[in-house]
Amino acid sequence: METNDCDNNAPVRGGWERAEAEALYTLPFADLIFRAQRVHRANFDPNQVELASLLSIKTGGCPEDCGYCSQSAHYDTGLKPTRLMDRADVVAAARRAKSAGATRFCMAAAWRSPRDRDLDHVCDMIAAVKDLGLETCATLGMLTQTQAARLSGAGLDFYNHNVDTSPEFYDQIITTRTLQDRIDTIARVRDAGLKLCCGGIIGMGERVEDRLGMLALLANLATHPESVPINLWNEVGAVPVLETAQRPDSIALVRLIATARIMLPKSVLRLSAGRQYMTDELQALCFLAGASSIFIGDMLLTTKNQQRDKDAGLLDRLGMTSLPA
Ligand code: SAM
Ligand code: DTB
Ligand code: SF4
Repeated sequence: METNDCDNNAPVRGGWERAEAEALYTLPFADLIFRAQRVHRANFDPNQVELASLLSIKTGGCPEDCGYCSQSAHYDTGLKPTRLMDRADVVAAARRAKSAGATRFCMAAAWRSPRDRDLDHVCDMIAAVKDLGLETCATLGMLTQTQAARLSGAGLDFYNHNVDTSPEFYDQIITTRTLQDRIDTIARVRDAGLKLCCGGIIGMGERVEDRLGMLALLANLATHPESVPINLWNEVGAVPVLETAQRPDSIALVRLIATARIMLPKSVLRLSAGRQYMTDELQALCFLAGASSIFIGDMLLTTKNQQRDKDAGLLDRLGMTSLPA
């Protein structure tokens, strides 16, 4: 399978068959990493990492039944639901994130979809965070076209809406929102001129074929997402996925990142949830395979993240620098 994937101008393509993804994934490890490195270096500075920060602006009590999530009201996870945060508190958190080195700030709400009056407040938050000189991202559930346009008008840069897993595994994880619902929101996000952050979760009990099916789904979107978060399922109690979850073996994770790098040549791949389960060596291999973005900060939404001083030490030892503020 020869392609001109070291060419900086190689077209970003769709039409991926799962068998093609499998053929990449199963290449001898050294060949796979070499090919992923070529693509990565043609499109990115391999020594640079993007630092993003997350804030849960409305936690818990969510009507959706996502089987992995601590915030679903369907499961007794012990999480106390909160109201939508005040703008001043969000701005204070964004300032702290910026001081810690983040260049992107993502605001997340545990909603099926936002109510219009909540969206008024979120638009105010977005404008205020943008004024700090940060890139803005929001993840608020499903959107109407009008809502997507309002977010864009408020200065939102990215909208995060994940496909989460393969089409075949999807129904075992979520029943209250279809994959097509997600694809519809993604199309509205695009129509509103927003950049798209779209990825999924691994380690929920899915097969390798499902992980590759998820990559094919992402790579076959009409326009590739600018950001692709790869989350390792962050263990939370009392959710259905707890019964089936199996953390992927390290080499399988690196292979998946490298395969994603080749299939989505210009998308920024983010090592999202689950970095606290990874050794420094595994994270280094993921960067070699083409990951170039991480979340920083003590917390993700409701679960712990790898500590900032550990991140700083790792990036320093790897000679990697963060994007300039
Ligand atoms: N409620 C909104 C929605 O789902 O559209 C936005 C927030 S939701 C927490 C964003 C994404 O976080 C989910 O789509 C899922 O991929 C990821 N996520 C949620 N819980 C997770 C967990 N325990 N481990 C890893 N990723 C998780
Ligand atoms: C994404 O794909 N990962 C982030 C962000 N989008 C919103 C969320 C990770 C959540 C991890 C579980 C938690 O902390 O509750
Ligand atoms: Fe709700 Fe989002 Fe969690 Fe699903 S992932 S239960 S939509 S907060």
